[in-house]
Amino acid sequence: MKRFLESPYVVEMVRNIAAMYAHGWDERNGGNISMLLTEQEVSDYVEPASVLRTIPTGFTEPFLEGRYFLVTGTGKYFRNVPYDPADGLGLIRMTDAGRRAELLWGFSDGGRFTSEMPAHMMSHAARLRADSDNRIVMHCHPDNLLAMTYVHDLDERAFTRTLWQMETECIVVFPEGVGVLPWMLCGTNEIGVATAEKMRSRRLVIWAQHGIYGAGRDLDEAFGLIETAEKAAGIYMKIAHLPLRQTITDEGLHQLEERFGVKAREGYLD
Ligand code: 2HA
Ligand code: ZN
Repeated sequence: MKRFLESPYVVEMVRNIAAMYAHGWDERNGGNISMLLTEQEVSDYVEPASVLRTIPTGFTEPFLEGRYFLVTGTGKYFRNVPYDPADGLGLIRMTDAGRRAELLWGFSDGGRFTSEMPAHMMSHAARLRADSDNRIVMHCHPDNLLAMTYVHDLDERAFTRTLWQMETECIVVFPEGVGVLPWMLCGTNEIGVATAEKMRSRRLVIWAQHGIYGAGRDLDEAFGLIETAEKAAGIYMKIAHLPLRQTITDEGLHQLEERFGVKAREGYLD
């Protein structure tokens, strides 16, 4: 049997964790990632019947029954994960209608999955219903997006339109817009349900004064969505206090729709 530590799943996860830390998105133990894997993918590396231990989740999500996830661990510093991936990451299988997770590899110090498990797993279920190829849910704390939630209207249409106007790429990368949640207590089932509800029709959800969730078919997609939104938020924070002379017009945004074959979220453009 091959070593899971050397699998492309762990290697790619670690590479992205290092890049997220380098961007300053994951101070201390901030941020978490979950990656959906198939039994076929994991069975080259672990024996599916060899369960190390079972960890209760505190929620129910029958849609994920029997599915495998590589997830970051609670309290783990992204800065340190590359030096000991088997400590910072765990491979789990959801069981008992999502009420428990069976650990197959990792969390070697006896730890458990991220405190944001409800938001991750409920978002996976929501995204999989919208796109059966979705595999990644990623959460982090990028400076400019956080800053923007202190000074910008949290209305989703207004927030999305501002991001689209801050960089030509934005409407092409996330034409469905961003979801925005007001400040809520993190780590709870309530914020998980609210995040998943937004994820039904979007891949980006902002948690005001906290951070952002991105979803995608692979790590590049989730990372690229967050990277693009954060870039746009950075432009906004550079210009918001200056007199605005011009911006990208709705006419320009319509031209981008046509040129790149994307459709802006219904009602978001005039
Ligand atoms: O895991 O980011 O939202 C630390 C967090 C909680
Ligand atoms: Zn967080």
